[in-house]
Amino acid sequence: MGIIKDKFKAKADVTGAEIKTLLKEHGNKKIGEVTLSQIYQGMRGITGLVTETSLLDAQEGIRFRGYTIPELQQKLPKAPNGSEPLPEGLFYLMLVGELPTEEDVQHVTSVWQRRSHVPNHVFDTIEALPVGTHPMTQFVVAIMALQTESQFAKRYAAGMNKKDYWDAVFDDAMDLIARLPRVAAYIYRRKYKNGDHIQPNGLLDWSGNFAHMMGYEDESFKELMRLYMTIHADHEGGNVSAHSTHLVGSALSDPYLSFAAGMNGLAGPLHGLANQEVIKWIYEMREELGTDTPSKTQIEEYVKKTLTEGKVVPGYGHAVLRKTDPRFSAQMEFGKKHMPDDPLVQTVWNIYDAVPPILQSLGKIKNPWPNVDAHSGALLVHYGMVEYEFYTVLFGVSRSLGVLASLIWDRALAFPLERPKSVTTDLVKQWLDGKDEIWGE
Ligand code: NMX
Ligand code: MLT
Repeated sequence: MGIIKDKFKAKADVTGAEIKTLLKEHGNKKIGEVTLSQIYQGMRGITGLVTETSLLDAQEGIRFRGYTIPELQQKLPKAPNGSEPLPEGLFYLMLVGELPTEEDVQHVTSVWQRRSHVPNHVFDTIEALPVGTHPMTQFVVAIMALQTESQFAKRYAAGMNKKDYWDAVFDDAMDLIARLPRVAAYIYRRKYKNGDHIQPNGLLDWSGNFAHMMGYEDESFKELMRLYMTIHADHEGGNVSAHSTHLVGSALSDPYLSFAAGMNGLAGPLHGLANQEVIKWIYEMREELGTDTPSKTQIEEYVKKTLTEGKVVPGYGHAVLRKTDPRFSAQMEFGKKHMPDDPLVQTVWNIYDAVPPILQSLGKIKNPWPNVDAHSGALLVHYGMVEYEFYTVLFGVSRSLGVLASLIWDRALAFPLERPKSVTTDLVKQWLDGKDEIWGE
């Protein structure tokens, strides 16, 4: 086995044994109660999943294996002369549960370089779609085309012992992560750069090479990609992309099928597509107001108009967070360091001043603060990446790190088929009439 695989297996065996004991001794303990409102309202606040890679706190935001984003920026290895973490290190941390050394990170980089070959039929499949097809659709179609390469599917068909599922998922996850930047860059260059493709540079790290293949050689854009790929990677297990990947994987659908399901969820405007919606919304505001530098008062009026039209203000609010998303703050810091005078970035900061009090005044929005998507687009536009329909693909490439690390854990811990119980409103009415036994087992 490879070095990381060995380390992972040793950790997973220990955790698996701990869970066994824990369930034997405490399996019947109650961890909470479920109200009727919760089952009608998106299961908000119901703890129903175990995800080892990261944990979200409503007040302080995401921690990856216990580390906040500023801590990762300090502790994870960087590219030569760089100051942002290499996402290879975050993947190692999420998978193995320990901070990596420089050597561990170089090892992940070289494994992904070795495994990054994308077969021609994947490019042919992308080419079969009209060039105007939304990049997220092209991305999901390409992931499905890559499924021909699944080791898990082949080994399962040949009759794999269930003890080996994790091993095949591990290999598929590494292959898929290694291939995604090439696929995503291909879609970008196909749709926006007349199909003028750029070959990979095998000397670069995963994010640096991704930037290079998309056509961005500026060193500070590469740093942005390293930060971007790090902060979008994981957000505990209940978000739509992570939960979909986990759910579909629980049917023993292979990592390609499972990840494609997650990406279909990420493509929704209340989830990952919000990053394109933010820039689209700002462009529409600038167009309508006839200025590239709207004042705070003009922004406030535009926000009120958006709400009156029955639309959401993209980039604001969250199902769990109740404070400014630390991923927003990390990007704001990047903006202050690299482009403090950029008018679009400054507009994002003025929106941050204007929006929360208005959303708060409505009295129904649980979190008036910005999420990760409120900031990301403006940084990309600064470097010339103005094609906002592509932004969710960047989010997706990053999200592969968290959801696929989790999928490896799911199989190593032998998590079963996920199948919660549902009820009908008729049944709820019978319960309200006194038939307590209807909830059954
Ligand atoms: N603008 C306008 N209305 C909002 C917003 C917003 N940004 N956020 C929440 N609301 C509304 C929400 O639609 C609901 O209205 P109603 O009762 O009429 O159905 C009400 O406020 C209560 O919603 P919450 O309980 O505060 O939020 P919920 O947990 O249901 O939804 C989001 C969370 C993220 C879906 C929601 O805040 C939203 O739609 N935000 C805008 C889209 C966005 O930025 N999504 C990206 C999330 C991060 N990501 O990358 O995935
Ligand atoms: C995410 O990164 O997945 C989003 O913030 C949505 C969520 O956590 O629900």
